[in-house]
Amino acid sequence: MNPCIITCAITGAEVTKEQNPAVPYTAEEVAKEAYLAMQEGASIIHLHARFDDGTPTQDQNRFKELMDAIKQKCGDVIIQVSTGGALGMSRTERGQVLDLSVEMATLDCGTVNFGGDDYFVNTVNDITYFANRMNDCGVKYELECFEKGHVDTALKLNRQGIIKAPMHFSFVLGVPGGMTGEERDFMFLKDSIPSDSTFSVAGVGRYEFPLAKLSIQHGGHVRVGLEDNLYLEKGVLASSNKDLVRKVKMMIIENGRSVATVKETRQILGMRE
Ligand code: KMH
Ligand code: ZN
Repeated sequence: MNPCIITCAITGAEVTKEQNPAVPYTAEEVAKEAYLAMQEGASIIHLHARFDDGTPTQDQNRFKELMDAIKQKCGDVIIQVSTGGALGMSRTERGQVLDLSVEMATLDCGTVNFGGDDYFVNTVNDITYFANRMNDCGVKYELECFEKGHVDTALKLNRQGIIKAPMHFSFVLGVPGGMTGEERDFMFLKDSIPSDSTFSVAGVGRYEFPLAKLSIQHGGHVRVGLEDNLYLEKGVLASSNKDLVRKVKMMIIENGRSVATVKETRQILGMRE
């Protein structure tokens, strides 16, 4: 039934408990949210590390603590660590996490404004640095693209042999400064990637569910979670990541697809089983 992979971005680096008390910071909270998301059908947990007070960090020890806590509670779920970290972090700071034993990580494919004075820097040299590091240690990468130029950059680096196939793209749409999450923009990106690659969509804020539906209907995969969207519906905060995963799971089933298991996810993405 053409399984659809659900990734859950449980905490992010920018959202706070002030915005939604369900945003997890501590190892216990992170492991619990990962577990609840997995129970609802998420096979990939997209992970940022934060200290107990919510401060984002790429500190290796903190990442290890969080990953161990997730593995202990969730068993075999795929942990996709963020190499994007938080705005303003350096390349070396962001890359620390790759010294750990990591199965999957994000590879951000270009620079983008993040609203106001904020911007998220990924130069071509940054992308090359992260790709080489991930190639060296056999990490599966998800190519995060916030606009079409990022897709083109990834394809160019693929032609140069730096980014390896099979390529798995994540279109992150609706960031203030990147491409919008309108259907036209989604279609443009989806039609710009090679047919032997896979894609997932992460819609920010109000774009989360409309884009998830489009992706499901066009054979893609989905990402939901408090990192991207704090609301279950207009004016109603999600009480946990599990609410968001459950809602997208229903969408997958209503559209005649099944939710990918962890094993199916590894097969679909060409990962080691
Ligand atoms: N926190 C953003 C600046 C990623 O995880 O790789 C970057 C981000 C991308 O979330
Ligand atoms: Zn992230």
